[in-house]
Amino acid sequence: MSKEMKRILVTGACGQIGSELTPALRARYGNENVVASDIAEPPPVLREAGPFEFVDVTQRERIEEVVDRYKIDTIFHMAAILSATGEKDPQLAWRVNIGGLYNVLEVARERGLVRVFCPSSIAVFGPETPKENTPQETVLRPTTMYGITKVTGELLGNYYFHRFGLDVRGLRYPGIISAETMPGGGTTDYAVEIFYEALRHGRYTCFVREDTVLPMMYMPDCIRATIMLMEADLSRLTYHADYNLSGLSFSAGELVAEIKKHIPDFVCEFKPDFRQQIADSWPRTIDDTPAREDWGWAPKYDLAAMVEDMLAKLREKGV
Ligand code: AKB
Repeated sequence: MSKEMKRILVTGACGQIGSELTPALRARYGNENVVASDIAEPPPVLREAGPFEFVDVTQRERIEEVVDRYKIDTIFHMAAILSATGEKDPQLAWRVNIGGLYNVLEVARERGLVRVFCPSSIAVFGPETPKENTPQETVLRPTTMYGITKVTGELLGNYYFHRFGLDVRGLRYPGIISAETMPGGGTTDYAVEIFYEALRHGRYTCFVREDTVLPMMYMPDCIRATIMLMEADLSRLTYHADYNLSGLSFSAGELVAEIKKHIPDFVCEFKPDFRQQIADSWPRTIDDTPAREDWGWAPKYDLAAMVEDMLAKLREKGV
């Protein structure tokens, strides 16, 4: 049996995933039991619904203070530098992604925390990895600093589990598409930006080629997968910090065609920049058999359902 999670800290709570994961955890575990933290000023909804603390994950004492003050037993460590920003500033990516993770793992180890969630990414794969149905066990030789930090993070997480008995879990997230908070500095950001630009201006200049296919996932599936893995019984897990996770895969051109079904005059141009090379180093489709078999994972959104829901949510927000 897994130990129960009762008092949760979310790092990077103002980020794309954190800003939707935090309310979902608060709805499940109680507002006062989920402490949101970030270096950024939080939106009112995050600060008003429950506790918020400024935490820079590169400052270990600050993590210790907050963990002790709130008697935290579980950390969802969502603070990270993504792939495109990581290529512009590899040193920053290492400091935040590895320094921050090491601090979180050490604080958790020292205090005997119940569980830690550390997101990984499809960025752990590289040009030599099979691109279709990328298996769980395969070549991990990424060519980006972000990918290198994610492989290191998986290895560290698994090491802390086997060496210290710390229950570290993680998912190799595909590109996440969501209507609440914009992603910042990722290669898959075009799949979010395109919706805002289609609604605001009817035009978008996409920074990857039309035929670029990448694994993606709609936010409701991402939140569900994260909570499912963290609530799964430990005895069922055959992996720990490194589960493959699949939602849907489509080309940038297919996404444009689907958006055009709702906004017929939408025009998209394709002008690949430095992010094309990153995209080309990643898989097109992912085999997530262990996640399905071990803890019952199955995504709910396909391309049509995701596009319809994204446009409805953004229109509701007045975009
Ligand atoms: C990125 O594009 O950097 C992220 C990711 C796939 O991890 N969205």
